[in-house]
Amino acid sequence: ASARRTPEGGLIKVESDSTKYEEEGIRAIFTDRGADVVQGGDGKFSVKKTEKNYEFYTKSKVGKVGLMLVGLGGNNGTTVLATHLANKHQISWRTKDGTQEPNYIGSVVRASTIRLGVDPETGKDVFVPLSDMLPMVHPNDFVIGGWDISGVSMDKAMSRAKVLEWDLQRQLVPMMDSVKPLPSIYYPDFIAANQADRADNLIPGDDKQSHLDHIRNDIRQFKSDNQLDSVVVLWTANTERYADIIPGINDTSDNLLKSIESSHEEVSPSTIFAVASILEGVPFINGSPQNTFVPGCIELAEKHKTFIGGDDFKSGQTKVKSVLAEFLVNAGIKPLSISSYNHLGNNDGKNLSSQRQFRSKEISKSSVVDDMVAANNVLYKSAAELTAETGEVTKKGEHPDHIVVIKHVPAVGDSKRAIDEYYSELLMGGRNVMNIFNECEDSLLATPLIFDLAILAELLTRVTYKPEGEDEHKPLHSVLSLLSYMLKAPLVKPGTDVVNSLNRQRNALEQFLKACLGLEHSGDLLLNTRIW
Ligand code: NAI
Ligand code: DG6
Repeated sequence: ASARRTPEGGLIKVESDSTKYEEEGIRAIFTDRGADVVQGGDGKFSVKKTEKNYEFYTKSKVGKVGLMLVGLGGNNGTTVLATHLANKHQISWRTKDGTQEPNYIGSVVRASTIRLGVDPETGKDVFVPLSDMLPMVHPNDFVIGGWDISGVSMDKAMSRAKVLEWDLQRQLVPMMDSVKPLPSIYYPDFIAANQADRADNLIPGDDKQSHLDHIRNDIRQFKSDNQLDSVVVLWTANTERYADIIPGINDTSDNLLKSIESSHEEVSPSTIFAVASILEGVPFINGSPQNTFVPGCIELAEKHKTFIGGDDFKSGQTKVKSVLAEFLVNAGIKPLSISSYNHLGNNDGKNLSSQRQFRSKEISKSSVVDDMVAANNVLYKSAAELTAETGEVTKKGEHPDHIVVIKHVPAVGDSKRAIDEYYSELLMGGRNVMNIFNECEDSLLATPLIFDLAILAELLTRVTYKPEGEDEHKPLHSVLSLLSYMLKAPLVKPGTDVVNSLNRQRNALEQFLKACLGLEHSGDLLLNTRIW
């Protein structure tokens, strides 16, 4: 988890004819194996094995990477900058428990491992840090900047956030007091009215086209001032209300661009940032729950072959929920209701105490068990079954009751409390109640996710693929669903299904990194342990 560096030239070397280490990148052949399943009229499933070969190419040169945060002066933004500086300069600090060293705990990239295979001599599994799978930027090497509607300097903003220990803050002040967020866009209707007193660092005027041009220029300027090879832009600003999807306004890329030109009221600040990033050819990640990626914005990213990812960091309660709900449903136990309560005292909680912003969060927190429930038609009746049973046309299948409550309690600050009750049906009509109480600094969970999202998004810009039989390499699809592990309501390629299962999301990431090295996924069959 510390600032350990990969040895020169990478830690892993795949010895295979189908994996080539070239001067500028890694070229690997990967066979994607699957199954096509068709259910016939007699109800029987016909399964055909499928195989398709792909060539993946990963450019090795990471270069100098910029990370621009929208909401730099918030709890997450200040914690990201402070964590980066503390690690980079190896600043330790005193606490009542002793001396604390900086680290990247909570980062999947920097603090988790992947099972690479088995040592043939000992038969033991061999694990490597995820960060060593492919060339990735080290978070110490990011150049960090960004925007905030609050013009407070970063040392004061860190103190306002009340996340980090005083002895660490004290040492970071000289590195942060000269950093001030860039002025940003403020459309009061999109965030809670209680945020108005923060808004003192604004790009002048209310012309949305000139705001878009201004942000585009900021990205270019940041890149050239810091001599960067690439930039990732990430929204960690306040949760906005949902934007209405209006035909002719934000439904297509052309309409969205026209609506920006005419300063239409339904274009949100986050969509302006997304469009600016797309037009500048840099990845944009949305760490908040609102529908920044209106259909026209997704289409624009597809047209420009640039990358977008979202929505809403998945830091605590939702992560646990996706694991627990899957465990219950896969164990053949039937959750009947999931009731989730949160209270927190930071500025995020204050903004979410307003109904329209809460609604955005409620939506992103509520979808997380849908696919697990839909996957088990033994426990939960489908819409068709319910319709047949009741005679009334039902569009939705059976689903556990699911409620989400969020309350602002200033006294607890950034230390969020999340309480969840899982009420389930057991054998022979029995009932089971499980309660979880989770308490921790919200921003210390979100900050490592921000690093992960930026590191992986940058990596994915360097990967191209070529299906067998085609001549040209292409970039991945614009919607980076491989980032789903870190996001509550994952945005996926239009027309494809969302996977909420945390285990499946991690497997997808792990398998993808292996595929780029031409490696098959080493599953859990462990055949050698099952046979003579
Ligand atoms: P925060 O309220 O401390 O920080 C947000 C910052 O954004 C503030 O400094 C505010 O002045 C700024 N801001 C608002 N509108 C802006 C705009 N148009 N342009 C630039 N800056 C703007 O909130 P925090 O705790 O840092 O969270 C940030 C976002 O991440 C929130 O939307 C929150 O819901 C989301 N999130 C946070 C998680 C966590 O664990 N901390 C987890 C999941 C999501
Ligand atoms: C209250 O729920 C505040 C929110 O911003 C959450 O802290 C955040 O969305 C994290 O949610 P979760 O469900 O991943 O813990």
